[in-house]
Amino acid sequence: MYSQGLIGADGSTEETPEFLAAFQKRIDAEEKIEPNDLMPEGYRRTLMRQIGQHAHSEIVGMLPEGNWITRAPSLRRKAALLAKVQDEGGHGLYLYAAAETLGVSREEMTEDLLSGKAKYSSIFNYPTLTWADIGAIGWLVDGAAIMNQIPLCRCSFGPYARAMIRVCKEESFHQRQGYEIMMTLARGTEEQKSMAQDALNRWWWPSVMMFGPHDAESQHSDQSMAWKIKRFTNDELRQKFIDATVPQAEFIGLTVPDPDLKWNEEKDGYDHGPIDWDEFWRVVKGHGPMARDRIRARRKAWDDGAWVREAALAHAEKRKARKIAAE
Ligand code: FAQ
Repeated sequence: MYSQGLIGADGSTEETPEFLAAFQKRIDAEEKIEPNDLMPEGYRRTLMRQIGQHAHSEIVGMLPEGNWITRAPSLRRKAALLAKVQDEGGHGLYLYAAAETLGVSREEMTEDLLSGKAKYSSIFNYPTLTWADIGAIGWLVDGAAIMNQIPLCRCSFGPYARAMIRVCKEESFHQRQGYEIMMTLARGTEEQKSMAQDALNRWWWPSVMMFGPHDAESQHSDQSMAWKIKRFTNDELRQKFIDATVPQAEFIGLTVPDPDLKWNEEKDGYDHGPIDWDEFWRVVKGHGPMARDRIRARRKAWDDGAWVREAALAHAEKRKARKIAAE
């Protein structure tokens, strides 16, 4: 007996209830699923979507900060920023490799990014206007990324979970270098302090939005939680981020731009003001301030690199032919 549409979110599939139940049993027993294991098509597609979009976010995320490497205020800052941006490129590569184990090629994923079919994180559609934005990105954007990615180290899919362990260690360094930039500016001249406050004002809400839509609007969360791809909902992670970050802002004397922010004794967390979901969806749908620039830059990099990919393929073919001839 076959059932259809049981998988939900990422596509209908035809799999026996026995197969699906046996798979769920493995998930519930906290077994890791590996690339060669049998898995429901919906599970595979959900992971290809999420890991692919995560990889794109890392690569596109190099652009706003890369923009400041040549303008870093000292050699120490330049070296740290260079290393950070390079790390993000490395994260993209682990993630593309993890997605490839599910049967999608890097070329296909890139085509989907360039055609607008695949998303990347909304946060990277905002511009970096001053040096303080580099501090705000490290502190808030990497801070939000860590909050989201620590639970992904326990994701049920082995290659994704393992990639996340190293990624989180590196993100932790990124978060500290960002916070240290903000702290230095906040303790500097009046002008430097107001630059830091201005960056916090512009990056706070987009960072809060990074966690995705409200749980009630999140189409994939229920199934991804059941499959233990996600361990916390979007709103749960957003709350953790706000609770961890507000005291950090207070410590360096900056004000979080949310007049409704208030400690709630009962829930042991902050209440926050309304999130501008219209802005979030506008940006997600490709109308963010920097969306066209980001895709244009990725397309140029892909086109400029075509000769390298062609040369590498030709070299591999030649080596293969030589090996066969020698056998
Ligand atoms: N931006 O049903 P849900 C970083 C889409 S890495 C754009 O809740 P899900 C490191 C979502 O894809 C940052 N789109 O979806 C760094 C879906 O559309 P789809 C990236 C968003 O997957 C730092 C629709 O809305 N991190 O920052 C966003 O269950 C500094 C419905 O949403 C990851 O990718 C958004 N913010 O939950 C690099 C982590 N939110 O796909 C450089 C892994 C939602 O059906 C510099 N990903 N959407 O067309 C995840 O944890 C999840 O995918 C969520 C979304 C939580 C992002």
